[in-house]
Amino acid sequence: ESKTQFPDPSQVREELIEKYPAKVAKKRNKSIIINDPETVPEVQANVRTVPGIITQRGCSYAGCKGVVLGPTRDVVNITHGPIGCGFYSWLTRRNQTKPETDADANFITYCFSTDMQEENIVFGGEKKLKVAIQEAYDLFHPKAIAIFSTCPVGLIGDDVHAASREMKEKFGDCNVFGFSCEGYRGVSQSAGHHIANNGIFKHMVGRNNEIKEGKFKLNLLGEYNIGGDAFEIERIFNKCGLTINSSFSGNSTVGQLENAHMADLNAIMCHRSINYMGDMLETKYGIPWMKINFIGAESSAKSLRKIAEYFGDAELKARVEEVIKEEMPKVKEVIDEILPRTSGKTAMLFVGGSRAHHYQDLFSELGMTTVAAGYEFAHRDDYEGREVLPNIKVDADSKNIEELKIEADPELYKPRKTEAELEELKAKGLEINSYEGMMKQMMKKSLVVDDISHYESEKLIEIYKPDIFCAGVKEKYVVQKMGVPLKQLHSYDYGGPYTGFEGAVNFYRDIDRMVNNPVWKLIKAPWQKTADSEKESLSA
Ligand code: CFM
Repeated sequence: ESKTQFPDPSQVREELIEKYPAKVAKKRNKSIIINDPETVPEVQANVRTVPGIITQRGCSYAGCKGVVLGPTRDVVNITHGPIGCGFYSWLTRRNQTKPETDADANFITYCFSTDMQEENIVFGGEKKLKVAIQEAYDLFHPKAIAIFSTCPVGLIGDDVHAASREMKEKFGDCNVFGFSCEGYRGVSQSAGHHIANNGIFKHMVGRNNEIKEGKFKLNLLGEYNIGGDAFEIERIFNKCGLTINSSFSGNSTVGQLENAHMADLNAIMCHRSINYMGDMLETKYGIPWMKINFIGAESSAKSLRKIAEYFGDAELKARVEEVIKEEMPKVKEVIDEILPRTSGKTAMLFVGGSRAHHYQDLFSELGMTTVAAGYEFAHRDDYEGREVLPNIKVDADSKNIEELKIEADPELYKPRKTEAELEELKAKGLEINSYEGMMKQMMKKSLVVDDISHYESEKLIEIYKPDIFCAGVKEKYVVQKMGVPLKQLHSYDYGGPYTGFEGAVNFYRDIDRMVNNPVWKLIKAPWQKTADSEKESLSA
C-alpha cells in the first residue's frame, strides 16, 4: 500500500525526546531536524554522544585502520594493541581487492597485531612493537608497514612514530609509519579518517612520479570497494576511456597512493572520509576535486557526464553518452518489472557519513520515499552542503591545511584548470570543490536525525512503520524482530556490488525481495501485541 500521509514531524520529534532527562532532550533536539530543502536548517553534528545512549558509532581506530588504510592490499597493517581490535577489524568490512598477478602482494586476508599482554601495558609495548615490525619485514618484505594505535597505547605512552622511524631507517627499503588513532580520539570514526588522510599525505603521496598511460586520469577518492563496488566503477570507466590513476583506497596499492599527485581530477564518492585528501591535493599540487556519486543508475550517468564535462573533450563526452545508452536499457527493464511492487513504499536510512545520502537515489529510482535519514558521524557540511549554499558555515576542517603547513609544491604544483575555466565549469552547474549535501535532496518535512540512538530508531519505526530500515549489523536483528526488514548498508548483507548500472540492478532485486517478502507480516511487533491485548482486555 502506498503511503502519502506521514506523521507530523514536530510531534514525532516531541515523542522521540520526551523520555530523556531535560539536558539530554535539549541536546538531542538540536540533532533531530525537520527538513526544508529550500532553506536548509542547521543540524548539530559531530558532537560527543551523551554517555549512556546506545549509539551506532564506531571509533577512531576503526576509521583510520579499517576504513581508510585497510583496503590497500600491499601494505602490512599492524594493530598495536590487545588482540580484540585487530580481530574484529579483520575483513568484516567486506572490502575486496584484485591483485593483477599471482606474484603481487596481498595482505588483506591477514590480521597483524602485536597482541599486547598485561606485561606490555605495565612495562611498555614499544619493544614488542619493534619485534613485530621486524617479523613482518622478514616474512613479507612489504613496500610499507603501517602501525595503528589502539586505546591502551595512548594511555601508556608508547611512541609508535619513533618506533616506526627507527625501523624505517634500519630497513632502508620499506616505508614504516604510525598512526595515533587511539579509539578514544575525537567523537567517532570520523577523527580516524582525518588522522589517516594526514598520515597518507605526509608519508606516501608524492613519492612516486610515474606518469601513467591514459588521456583522462583521475583519482577515485572515498570509494572503498565494499562488495566489489569499485570493480563496477572500473568496468564503466574502462568503457568510457577514463583511467583511475589512484584509488583511495578500494582495490588500491602503495604505488597508487604514492602517485596520487599525478592525476588531473579528484572524483570524490564519500566526501566525509576523504575530503581532507581532496583539499590537500588541491593546495599542494593544484588538482581540483569534484563530488560524484555512483550509487544509482541515474546518479552514475550524471556523474559520468560531470567528469566528461570537466575534461571538456568532445570524444570523451560522446563515448560517455554511448556507454550510458548501452547500459541503461538493462536497468530500465528491471525497473519496469519491479517498480509496480516497490512504488509508494517508504525507507529510513541511518548509516555512516555518506551512504545515508547516496542510497536515497536508489530508493527514489524504485519509487520509494525516504521519510527519515541521518548519518552516524558526518559533519554539518555533509548535511547542509559545502560552499554551495549561501550562509552555511563550512566545517570541513580547512584549518587542516594550515596546521599541517601544506603549501603549493614549487616543483609539482600545476593548476589543472585556470580560475576562469573553473568558474565556467561552476556556471555550468558542476560542483567543483563543493558538495550539496544530503538535505537539499530530501523531501520537505522529512526527518533528519544525526547520531540516532537505539531508542530513537525503535520509536521512529513504531511511529512510521517504514517498509525498510537501512543500518548495520548491530541494528539488524532488533529491527527485524519488529517486523521490518533491515538492509545493511555497510556490508550489503553479503550482497553487492551496488554501484553503477549493474549494481543498481542488484540493489533493485535485493530490495524487491525484502520489502515484498510476506514473512514480515507473520511477525508481531511489540506495539501490535499491545494493541491486541488491549483489545482483548476491552472486549473481556
Ligand atoms: Fe564513507 Fe564508507 Fe560511509 Fe565511511 Fe563507514 Fe563504510 Fe559507512 Mo560503514 S567511508 S562514511 S566510515 S561511505 S565503513 S565504506 S559503510 S560507516 S556510510
